Amino acid sequence: MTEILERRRREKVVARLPERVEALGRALELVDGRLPAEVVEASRGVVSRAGDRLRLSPDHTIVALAGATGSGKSSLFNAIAGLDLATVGVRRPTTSTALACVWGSAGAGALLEWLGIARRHQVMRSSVLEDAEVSELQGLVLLDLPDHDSTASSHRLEVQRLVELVDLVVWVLDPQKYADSAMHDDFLRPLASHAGVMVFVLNQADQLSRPDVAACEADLRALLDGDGLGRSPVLVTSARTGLGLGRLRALLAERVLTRRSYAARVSADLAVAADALAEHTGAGEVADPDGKDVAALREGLAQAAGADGIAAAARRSYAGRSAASTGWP
Ligand SMILES: Nc1nc2c(ncn2[C@@H]2O[C@H](COP(=O)(O)OP(=O)(O)OP(=O)(O)O)[C@@H](O)[C@H]2O)c(=O)[nH]1
Ligand SMILES: [Mg+2]
Repeated sequence: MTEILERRRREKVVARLPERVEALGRALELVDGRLPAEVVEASRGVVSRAGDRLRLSPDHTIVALAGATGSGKSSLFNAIAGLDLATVGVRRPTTSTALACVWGSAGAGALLEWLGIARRHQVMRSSVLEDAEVSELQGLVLLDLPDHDSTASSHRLEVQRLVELVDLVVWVLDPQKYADSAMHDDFLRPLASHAGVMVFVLNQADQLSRPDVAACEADLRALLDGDGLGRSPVLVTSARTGLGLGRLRALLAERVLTRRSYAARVSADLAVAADALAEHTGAGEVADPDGKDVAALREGLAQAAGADGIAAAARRSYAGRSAASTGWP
């Protein structure tokens, strides 16, 4: 029963997304030239990306494996694909261009073009082998990314570009670097509103004793809590021994089956953009003598934020509108 209600709720959120994108677009017209250009530009990017994603295949779920060099992204990518596709290397960093593996190619072409993945970097999993594992992941577009904090700036740019577009990010961490403060402060904490579309994997568990795995996992969970990401799943894996790969695969299969990640991603992006604009509006930067623009702006931003994404700053400026805590996604 709760599953049915949950599905209905999701369908409602999905149905409202196009009008929320439009509402943010209208709000942007009202603030253009009146708010800092970078705030307006960032929101314009959200309108454009959200509009694109809603037009592209809802039957595919784009998942990126992200993380530091050597954490094991390419190894996990190969293990999930069941094929040796990505180069796993000793020399660091190894992966320089994103590689895509697609389960179920029908309708995926436009999506891959939008992601900017060249044909030679695409593998159609369903055309390689037909088996039970293929059908379980039907609809998955899995990306193996370069290292996010690379010494090579081209790697960093590629990761930034793709992390903005994908539906779900799987952060692959290793026992040596999972607590890296630069990653938590610079990358993860600012993404707290996207907790519903992020998953954390503590890989290379075979390098640790059992008690150390448990301690490491608990420590990582505490750090993520501190980042505001306590609700993101944490899995423990070893690409070498296969530990935890069944769980990771099951999690991906569930996300693909319910098709919830793309909508959750778009929803979170809209809420963040609306909040950012509302924060500036709340500071009185778009005061209008007759108050008409301000009222229209507030209404547009409230609509764009949706019932699920109203943060403190936005709440203040929506004057009296109450935040519904839906726990979406
Ligand atoms: N012991 C152990 N080694 C692993 C595991 N996963 C990956 N490795 C090894 O770690 C090294 C780096 O693995 P990659 O999969 O290339 O790492 P990556 O995250 O793709 O690295 P970049 O492409 O440089 O960003 C390789 O030597 C792998 O064999 C694991 O679970 N356990
Ligand atoms: Mg790699």
